[in-house]
Amino acid sequence: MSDPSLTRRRLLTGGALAAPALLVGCDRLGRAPSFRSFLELGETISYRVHRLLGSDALAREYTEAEMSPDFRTNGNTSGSTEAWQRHAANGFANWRLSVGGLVDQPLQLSLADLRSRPSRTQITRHDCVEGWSAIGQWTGAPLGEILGEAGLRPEARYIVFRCADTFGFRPYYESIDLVDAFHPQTLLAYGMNGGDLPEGHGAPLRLRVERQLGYKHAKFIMEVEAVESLGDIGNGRGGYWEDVGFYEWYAGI
Ligand SMILES: Nc1nc2c(c(=O)[nH]1)N[C@H]1C(S)=C(S)[C@@H](COP(=O)(O)O)O[C@H]1N2
Ligand SMILES: [Mo]
Repeated sequence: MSDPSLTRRRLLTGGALAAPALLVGCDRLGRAPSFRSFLELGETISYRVHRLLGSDALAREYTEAEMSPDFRTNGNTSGSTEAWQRHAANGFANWRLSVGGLVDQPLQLSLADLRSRPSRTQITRHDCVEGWSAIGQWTGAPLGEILGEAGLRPEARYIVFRCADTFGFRPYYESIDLVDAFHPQTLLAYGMNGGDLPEGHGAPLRLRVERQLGYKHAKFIMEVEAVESLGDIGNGRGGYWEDVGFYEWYAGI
């Protein structure tokens, strides 16, 4: 197997034999105690190995020639709240992203505001837990820049994304830690494959968090919130599928 990502994937999942040895003596790295309440063992290992391998390690990027001719959608393909539907009918002209929680300066950002911030374009592979992958190009504002502008308070430890869609009556939400939040490839993406973000892919704004599986990439984002703990949100496991389907919170690829 010459593909290094496959080797790494084996280390992180099934073939994690070597990992416990790596972890000896590294207790201070993972802020572990509070995670133990909701991270399973394999997930804890994957989380810590990622952090040991380098918190700035980049996900692989691809060339335009490698882009998938067809990038399927998955999960909800539109927002379901009244507010989102009103915004969609109006081309999202009055839509605002709210950035709040444990920040010094809460923000309300229009799409034009987001486009006026530093931007990044990247071609990456999306891996869904259901077993399909697709390579696409994403353009957006690095989340770290926006959080920097809002000014995170010292107590902030996670970033929560609240979405405009529901399954039944349960709103979709997701969360990541600050290492992923400030990773250079983590984007609030408003563009895909050279155009605006299509509705089915999460218009007007979705997350790209390239070192984790598809369900972490929250679509139809309305709110970004900095919090100290995930315990009070949903069922307390940090995301819709984590709460409902017991998916891992740290879905490292
Ligand atoms: N708000 C929201 N975000 C979501 C989902 C969803 O149903 N609602 N589905 C997730 C899953 S499982 C995947 S694989 C990707 C699919 O992204 P795509 O529709 O752009 O392919 O979005 C993720 N983000
Ligand atoms: Mo997925």
